[in-house]
Amino acid sequence: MTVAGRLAEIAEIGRDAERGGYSRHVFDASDRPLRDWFRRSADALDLAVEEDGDANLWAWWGAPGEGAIATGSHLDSVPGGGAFDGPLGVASAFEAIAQLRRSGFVPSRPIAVCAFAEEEGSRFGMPCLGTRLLTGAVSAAAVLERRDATGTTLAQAWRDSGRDPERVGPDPERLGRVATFIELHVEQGRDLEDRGLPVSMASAIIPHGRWRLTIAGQGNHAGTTAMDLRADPVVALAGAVLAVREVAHSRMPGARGTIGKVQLVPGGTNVIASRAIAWMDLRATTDDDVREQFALTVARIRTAVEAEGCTLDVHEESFTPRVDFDPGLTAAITAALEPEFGPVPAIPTGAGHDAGILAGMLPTAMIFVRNPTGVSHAPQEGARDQDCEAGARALAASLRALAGAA
Ligand code: HGY
Ligand code: MN
Ligand code: MN
Repeated sequence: MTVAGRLAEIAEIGRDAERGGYSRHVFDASDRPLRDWFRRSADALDLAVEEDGDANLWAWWGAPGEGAIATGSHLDSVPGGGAFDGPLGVASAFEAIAQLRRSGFVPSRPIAVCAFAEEEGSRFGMPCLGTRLLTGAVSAAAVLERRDATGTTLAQAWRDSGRDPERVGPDPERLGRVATFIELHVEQGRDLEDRGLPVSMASAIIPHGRWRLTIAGQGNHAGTTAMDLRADPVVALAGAVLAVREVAHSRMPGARGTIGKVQLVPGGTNVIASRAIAWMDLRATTDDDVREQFALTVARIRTAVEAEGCTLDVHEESFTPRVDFDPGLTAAITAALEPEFGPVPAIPTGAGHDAGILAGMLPTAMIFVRNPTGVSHAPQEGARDQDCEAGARALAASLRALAGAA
């Protein structure tokens, strides 16, 4: 089997014919087939599978116990996402274990393959939902009443999937078994392509936040309302979009600002909207920079909203502080990769990951695999087969080094 072969096994699950790419969200139609694939992959390697109260999957090589090395990623996607963001890390973990088993390697400590729930936060707006719940970074109470686009609460979605929302929440006993976590992930950029390298380590994840903007105006008739008598939230939203771009581009060099999701209420062609709801994603080098970026951006948005005679409500949905990965662990893995890959660099990323959440609790590192397009969160996301196999070898070398003879 190969990593490419494992990814091919799920290639038809959650395809999005309308947007292209994949739309795989917690407990939607793709969820069960993806979890079944995880279980089949684990069974084929004699790994014992558990699902925790937060819907995270764990496949154990050796009895779950102290000092475990965990590796994995997520199986969900953004709407219209690529094939590699998440699944590459899970498929590579299974392939790395298959290689180690074939070589006769016997780990001196338990190894677990993980698939964490709803890393993208696409359904309930909380990124890294499974790891935030597992670690207590977010409480069950803070999310169980969150609603998806259909108005279904997270608690109801848990029940509809046959799970008990009472089990949602921190799991210190399970987390206490894990001594180290490594996440392999497709690079979401072109750094490795430009350097001509198949793999690298990650040095840091820059901080990022998500806010919901609600701009309220006066709904009215598109044909009978004079232009100077309007309070049109869509016009105000246009100002907000440009403010996000302007601040990230000119006022905060290196920052990133995006409005990628918008809802208009009521959403009629011949109707001036009464409300425009937009989700803003801001990222910058430090936590303080993101907070400054937020303040500058919202001030400009408020000016545009008030100029249009509308009102603005801003709600913070999530904030993820900067993560600098464990230097000792990163160095140990870099050493393990040296024989095959030479001195691999450690590069920062603007993308959040479950590893970023776990890094607050235990030594954590990431391995990136080259993405020739550099595109992610879109169907054009790519990874060459040979680089996917190189990533699995890198992960196997890491696991061998970390879980080798005591
Ligand atoms: O949004 C992110 O950075 C990640 O892909 N969830
Ligand atoms: Mn992603
Ligand atoms: Mn990801």
